[in-house]
Amino acid sequence: MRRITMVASGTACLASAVLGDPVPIVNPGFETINRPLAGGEQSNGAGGAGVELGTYSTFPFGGGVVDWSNPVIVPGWQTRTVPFGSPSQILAGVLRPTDVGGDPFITGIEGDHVFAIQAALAGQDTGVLLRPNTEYTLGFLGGISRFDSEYFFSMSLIAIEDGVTLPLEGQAGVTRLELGRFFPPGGGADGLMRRYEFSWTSPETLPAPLVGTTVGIHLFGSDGLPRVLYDDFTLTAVSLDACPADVDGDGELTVFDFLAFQNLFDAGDARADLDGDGSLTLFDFLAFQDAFDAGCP
Ligand SMILES: [Ca+2]
Ligand SMILES: [Ca+2]
Ligand SMILES: [Ca+2]
Repeated sequence: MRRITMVASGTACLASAVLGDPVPIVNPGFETINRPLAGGEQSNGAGGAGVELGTYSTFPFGGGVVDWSNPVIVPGWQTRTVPFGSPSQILAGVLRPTDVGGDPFITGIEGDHVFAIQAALAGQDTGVLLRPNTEYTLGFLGGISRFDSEYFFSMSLIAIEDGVTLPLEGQAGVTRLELGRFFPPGGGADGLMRRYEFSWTSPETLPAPLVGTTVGIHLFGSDGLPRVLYDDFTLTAVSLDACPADVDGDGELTVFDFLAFQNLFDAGDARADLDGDGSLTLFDFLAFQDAFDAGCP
């Protein structure tokens, strides 16, 4: 996460990288599923107090008994029960809507799988350092199954301190940066996945508790079965710094900016992550040089 990796080849995309790149999300569309859990295994394999992740066959549509005989692991995402919830009521997992009894359960997903969640929390730590003066935009497909009583989505952009194993609100070391709540038109329960997004801009100087944190996503499931559905997450970070090469902030580009940049780089400071990929590499030096050559407005 804070590793400094030197990359020796390739110089593509540096100009746009200074303006901001997608923040990588593991398994953003829930298309990757791993082995079934062994009998009696309670964790989703992602660490911490995980809950089972079911396949479509474990979600009874229109009533029935939950069958955990075929749970899967969804790489990149971690889950747990809500603090006030009962473990026996947790449902979080992957659906294949085309297999749900021929019912017009949900439409408009990307790929085969969609994430369904109820009475549980789910989250992901991108491992990308939070940067100052940067606009983060989180987008997703959200839908509510037909004939349902649920009517909104709720999720957060979060900052995660080093060493936190569960990237979820309510955990020590996890700070909510922005809450996104969305109310689909017409009450929502129409079985149609729609695109939503919201943004948050970090301050020019990060407050102490946020320095060294990484950016993450937190989801809250509904109280229904399996009613709130998510797919295809995207997260972008766009630097609002008009002159990123003026590292010492004196309004001019001098050799002192190079020295200041090198100091930030050596200290593992997120401000040196000029290409915004979450790690400090040779590409950040190249991005600095690019920005330096481009000059200040
Ligand atoms: Ca998908
Ligand atoms: Ca300067
Ligand atoms: Ca970088």
